[in-house]
Amino acid sequence: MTKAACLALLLAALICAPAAAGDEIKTYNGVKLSPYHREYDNSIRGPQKVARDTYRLKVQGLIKKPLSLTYQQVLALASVKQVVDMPCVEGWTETLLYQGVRLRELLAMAQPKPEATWVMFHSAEGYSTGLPLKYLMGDKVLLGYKINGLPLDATRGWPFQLVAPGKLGYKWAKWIVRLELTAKPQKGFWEKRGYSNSAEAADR
Ligand SMILES: Nc1nc2c(c(=O)[nH]1)N[C@H]1C(S)=C(S)[C@@H](COP(=O)(O)O)O[C@H]1N2
Ligand SMILES: [Mo]
Repeated sequence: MTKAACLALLLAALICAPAAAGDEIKTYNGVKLSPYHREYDNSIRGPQKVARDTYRLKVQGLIKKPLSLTYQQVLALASVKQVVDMPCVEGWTETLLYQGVRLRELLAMAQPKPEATWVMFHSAEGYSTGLPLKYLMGDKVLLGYKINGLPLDATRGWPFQLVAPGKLGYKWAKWIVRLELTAKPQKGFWEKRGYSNSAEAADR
C-alpha cells in the first residue's frame, strides 16, 4: 500500500470510528430517550447469555400450530418502532425507542384455540410472567429486539423482551424463550410473591 493510501485509510478510520460508537438513538420525534446502558440491574439472576446457535422461540400450549423460530426468522417478520414508557414498581420509569414484531403477528401464526385466554412468557433463567391474550392482541404490544436502535444484549434481554405498554416493568419479560397459551390466568415469578397479576402502570 502507498503511504498516501495508508494515510487515507487511517483518516477514514478515525472519522468513522466515533460515528459507529454513536449508533445509539438519543432522541426520537422530539422525545428524549433514556440511555440504553445503565449501571444497575434488578433482574432476578443478573444478565443472561442465551446461545445464538441453538436459540429457538417456542410458542406452545392451546394453539393449532406450535412454533419454533430462529432469531433470524423472527427478525424477518414485519416490525414497528415506537417510543414507550417502562415503569418499574421500584419507582423509576425509562422512556425507550423499541423496535419489534407485533405480538399478534406471532399469535396469528400460532393460531390460538378458542379456549385460550392467557399467555405465559418463560425466560432463559426461569423467570416467568403472563398477560391476557386480549391485551396482547393490542396494536402496541411487541416482541422487542432493539432499544434505541441497538440490538438487545445480555443485560437488555437478548434475544427478545416483551414490550407491554401500560403494564409495570415486571410484565416486560426479557430473555424470552417460550410462550405458552393457557385457558386460565397463571401467576409468574413476582405474581407468586404477591405482586398484582394485572400490573396496571396507572396503579403504581
Ligand atoms: N427474564 C427476566 N425478565 C425480566 C426481569 C427478570 O428478572 N428476568 N425483571 C423485570 C423487571 S422487574 C423489570 S423492571 C424489567 C426491567 O427491564 P429493562 O432492563 O428493560 O429496564 O424487566 C423485567 N423483565
Ligand atoms: Mo421492575
